[in-house]
Amino acid sequence: MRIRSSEITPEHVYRSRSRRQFLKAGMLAAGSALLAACGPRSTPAPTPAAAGASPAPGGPAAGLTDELGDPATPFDVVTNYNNYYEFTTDKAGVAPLARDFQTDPWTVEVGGLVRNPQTFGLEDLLKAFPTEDRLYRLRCVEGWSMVVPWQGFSLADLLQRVEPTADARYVAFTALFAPDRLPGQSSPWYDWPYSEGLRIDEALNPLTTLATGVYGQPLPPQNGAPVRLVVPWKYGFKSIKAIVRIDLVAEQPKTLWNTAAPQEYGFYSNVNPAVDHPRWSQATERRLGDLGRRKTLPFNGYADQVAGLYAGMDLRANY
Ligand SMILES: Nc1nc2c(c(=O)[nH]1)N[C@H]1C(S)=C(S)[C@@H](COP(=O)(O)O)O[C@H]1N2
Ligand SMILES: [Mo]
Repeated sequence: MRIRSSEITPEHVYRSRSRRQFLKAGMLAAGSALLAACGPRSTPAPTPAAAGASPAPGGPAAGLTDELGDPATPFDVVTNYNNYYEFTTDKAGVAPLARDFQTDPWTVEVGGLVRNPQTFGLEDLLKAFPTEDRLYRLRCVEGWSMVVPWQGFSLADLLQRVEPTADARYVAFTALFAPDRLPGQSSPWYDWPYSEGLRIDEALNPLTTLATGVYGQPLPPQNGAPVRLVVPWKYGFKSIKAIVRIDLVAEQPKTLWNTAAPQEYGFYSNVNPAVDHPRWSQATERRLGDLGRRKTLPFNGYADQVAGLYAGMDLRANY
């Protein structure tokens, strides 16, 4: 069996395994991709949600299309094909492993270079920041993508509330560290907990979202419950799940992927079809559910809203 380059996936695999195991993993990945996209439904049907947002389980997402005319990826795919290394590197295996993950109670501490540090319980977040429907493309660095109907609010609203000081230049995000509940955190390959970062102007862009729901219901554990970041113009790994800390900082923060493989995953990680990953092209992507590949758009199709953030920067050097 020949492995199509479209199915070459987990970033971690080549680092730790022999070539034979790599090929085997590739075939497994190919199998689970098919299963997620076309296979029988393996989870209970979602509860009815707000009108319009409720999907026909397993079917097309009731007429929901993004501003490019692309249909929303079906609920079953969004919630059964996941990257979440705290559980497993097997995308189809995350949902079953995460099913009983407890996310209540949950707090998010927001601090660092701010005048008004605050700890929010999840209920506080939901009360303070009304959520809205946000249908965004998510483009994974591995070369697949989907269109996800999130519910969330702009991170900028939260940051304004804590009053960043003038020397706050970056925002650092930290996910939950709980090896007893997150089996993947026994992997020595990664610098746990999962961490990410943005420049403060990126963090303040209205597209940058804290999501608490998907398809009109609370985020399921596999999608990053109870609160995760969504940065639609950057590769998916920037969209950190299960956030427990947000810190305003002066220096560019370290991030899990940049620490693991700096030559492959830069701090910026803007979707850029002109800059290939060292091990594969980024020119095209496979939209989950499609057979062929499509061209990847600069900034994942959000250039008109974010390209200005990078005026004068060399986007090859700042990958
Ligand atoms: N905490 C945490 N956040 C994470 C990841 C992860 O492994 N752990 N994977 C990232 C990657 S690589 C992608 S593509 C997206 C996938 O989000 P989804 O499963 O909701 O589609 O989550 C990102 N956020
Ligand atoms: Mo990803």
